[in-house]
This record gives sequence, structure tokens and C-alpha cells, in this order.
Amino acid sequence: MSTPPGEGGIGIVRVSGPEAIRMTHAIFVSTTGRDIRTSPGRVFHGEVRAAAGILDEVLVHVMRAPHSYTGEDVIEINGHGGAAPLQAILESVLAQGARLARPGEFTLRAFLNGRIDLVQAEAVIDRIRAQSQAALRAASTAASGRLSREIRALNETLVGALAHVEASIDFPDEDLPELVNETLRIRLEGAHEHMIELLRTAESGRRYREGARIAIVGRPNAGKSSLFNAMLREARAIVTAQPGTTRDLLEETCVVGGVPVRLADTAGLRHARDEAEQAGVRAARAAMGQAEAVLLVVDGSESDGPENAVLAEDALALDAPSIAVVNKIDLPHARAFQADWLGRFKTVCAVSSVTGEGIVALEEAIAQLLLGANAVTPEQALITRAHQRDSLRRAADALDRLLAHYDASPEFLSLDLREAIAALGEITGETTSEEILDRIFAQFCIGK
Ligand SMILES: Nc1nc2c(ncn2[C@@H]2O[C@H](COP(=O)(O)OP(=O)(O)O)[C@@H](O)[C@H]2O)c(=O)[nH]1
Ligand SMILES: [Mg+2]
Repeated sequence: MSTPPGEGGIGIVRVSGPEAIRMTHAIFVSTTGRDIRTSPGRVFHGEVRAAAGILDEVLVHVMRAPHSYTGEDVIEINGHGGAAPLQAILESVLAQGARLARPGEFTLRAFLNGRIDLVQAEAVIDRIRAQSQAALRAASTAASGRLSREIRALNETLVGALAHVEASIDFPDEDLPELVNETLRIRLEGAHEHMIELLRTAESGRRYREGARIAIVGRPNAGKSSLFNAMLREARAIVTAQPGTTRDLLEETCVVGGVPVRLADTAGLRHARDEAEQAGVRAARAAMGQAEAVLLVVDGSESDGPENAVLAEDALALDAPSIAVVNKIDLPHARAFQADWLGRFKTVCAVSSVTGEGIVALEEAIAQLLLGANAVTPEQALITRAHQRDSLRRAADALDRLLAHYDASPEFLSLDLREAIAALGEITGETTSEEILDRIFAQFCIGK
């Protein structure tokens, strides 16, 4: 079944493999009497029938190999989207000898049949899981083969170099002309540089996929929940004039300056009055420790207190960058908010979470902080996963070694080249171990 269980307008049973068309033919009666095995058509209206009678009225899609998702013959039976009709269709196909697909098996077949590579297969999961338009665009870029093409081009350069190097092992007397050597070195240097460039996209790439974690912290009543709501453009967190209301950690996904973000509203940091609040304060501290950026919110309408200085100290001590947010600038005196610690923050933003003033500027500052100098767009080739980054790192390291000892014997050069080629192959799936493939495809849902 390709649609999740439950009620829906339509439900789809997908069958893939050399027997798919025959099996469907055995249970399907087309309205116009056409035979799906021989008719050139691609979409057929009719009924799924069993010995018991008509099971459902359906549309059958016929996609012949290799022009299908898996690269095999694929049939999609579109029935009514309730549990009973879908179950009935599914069972009648199973009765013809089909078996249930494992999670991700359709995509795995597409991969094994060479229709897509591993980068594209993983992009399928990312498309399904995308939490924002930016994440979806990044996944679509990967699915279209952007990164795959760049990896393949790198691979071709290395394979070409390997051929030269191995020729000089086999025919040691025929020294390579100096010019060939030099051209080769320049090409390998170019490949190395390209790898480093791609590696630079890893951090942003991961953020496009997963979203960057941002924690909003500060004293009770500073306006953290109000800021959280203002950035989400909806009232998600409860806002009260009563300090200590937010006790749980609230997390929501949103897009900030084009970057998908997982925004966390936290309990106000103070000496908790009861156990629930204590737990909230602990969660807030943990969120602060895990965040990739921290927003320290202060109430600008109040004069600064010693607790703010302590929080500022904590925030500045983190590896993650932080922004000081002076909130409530719609109130008197807030624009003139002063504090010694304020000057130690590289970025200070003045906002009103109530009127919305300054929120866009704050969001731009956050995006700037997250993307930094390595600004990338979701339309370029991006390294989005840890295993891609690790493999590329190993390939780059091998090339680095090779270039450092370019005058070494060809046997050594060949070793380094082979290592780099194997590492690149892990990204596209050519040299990925079975175990890792299993792990990757197990993340899929059934029906994909
Ligand atoms: N005037 C004004 N009031 C605000 C602003 N932000 C929050 N407040 C008020 O400050 C109080 C505490 O806000 P809340 O978001 O619950 O603070 P938290 O405890 O830090 O989550 C509430 O009464 C809010 O309406 C602001 O920008 N301007
Ligand atoms: Mg709150």
C-alpha cells in the first residue's frame, strides 16, 4: 500500500516487478473491455473483482519498465481510500502471489536497478519529511541529481588519474612526459578544491534538512513566549503577565530568513518555585546547551538586574553564537535600555513582540548568524548528511596526502586514488556496504 492506513479520498496499492501486470490483469476488469497486458493505454477504469464479487471501483495506472519509479513494471491501483476497500484490493493482489513490500523497498529497487543513486534515494526521504519549503527545495535539488553529478565528475577525474598512474606501474620504463604529470596534478588539485567547497556546504546542508535549533532563553516575563509566537506568526505558546507560566519546552518548526529552524520556547530561568518549574528550568538549560544559536531575551522596559548578567555570561560561554534581544520597545524607556553586559554581544536586536517591530531584522540577523560566510542556497549541490560528509572528508584527505607526496612512487599514488574513489562511491551508493544500505532504507515508510 502506498498510502497510509486510514480514511482518505483515494488509496493506492502499488505493485512492482515483472509479474505486476499479469497479477493485476487477473483481478481487474476494465470498463471498456481493454486488456492491460496488451493495450497501449496507461490508465484504465474498471473494477477489482474476486470470487465474492466486485471489491472496488478503481483506476489502474500501468507504467512499463524502465519508465517507472522502480524501473520495473509498476501498477498502481487507485481505489477508494478507506481501510476496507484497500485491504480487499491488497489481499486479492497478494492472492495472485505478490508479497508485501518492506519499508523503502520500492525506492531500494529504483536504486538497485540504477534508476537513481543513493543521494537521490535519500532525497526521497527528505522530500517526504521536509518541514519547510526550503527543506523541500534542498531535497528536490538533491533528487534532481545536482550533487550526484558533481560527485560523478569528481570520480571521473580520479579514475582518469588512476589510469595514468597504473599505466606507469605496468610500464615503468615509459616515463610519463612531464607535461602529462603536470596537467594531472593541476586537475587533481582542482578536484581537491571542489571537494573542500562541497564540504563547506555540510553545515548549511544539514540545517536545510533538519532545521537549526534555536533556543529562546531569558528571565521569566521577559517576553520569550511572546517572541516565540511572533516568530511563528501564530499564538502557540501561552503568554501571561504571571511569571513562570511556560514550564515545558515548546518546539516548533519555522523558516527564518530562508533557513528552516526548530525554535524552542523555554521556561524562564530563575530559582524555580516548585518542582514543575524546576523541571522546566532544567529543560531550558539543556535546550540552551544543544542550540545552534541562542536568543537571550530581556525586558527592556525594566531596569537591568543582576540575573540578566548571569544569563548573559552563560549564553556567551556557549560554543553557539547568541543574540541579545531587548524586548518590549513599544513601552516607555525600553529603547534606552542599558546594561554593562550588552556590549559583549556581537548582535543586539531591539524588538516588540507585541507590535512586531524589529522582528524581521532579528530574523535576518539569525539567518546571517546561521549561514555566516558560507551562505548557500537550497538550489546548489549540498552535503546534507553526516555519512556523505564523512565519506567526502576521507576522499579529500586521501587527495591531500597524494598531492603532498606527488613525487612518491606510483604505487603510493594509486593507493590514495583508490581510497578517494571508494569514498566517493559511498556517497552515490556504488561502494556502500550492504549494512549501511539496509540502515538507510529502513528509515523509509512502507509504500515508498
Ligand atoms: N508591551 C509589551 N508587552 C510584552 C511584549 N512582549 C511580551 N509582553 C508581555 O509581557 C508579559 C510576559 O510575556 P511572556 O511572553 O509570557 O513572557 P515569558 O515569561 O518570557 O515567556 C505578558 O504580559 C506579555 O503580554 C512586548 O513586546 N511589548
Ligand atoms: Mg513563557
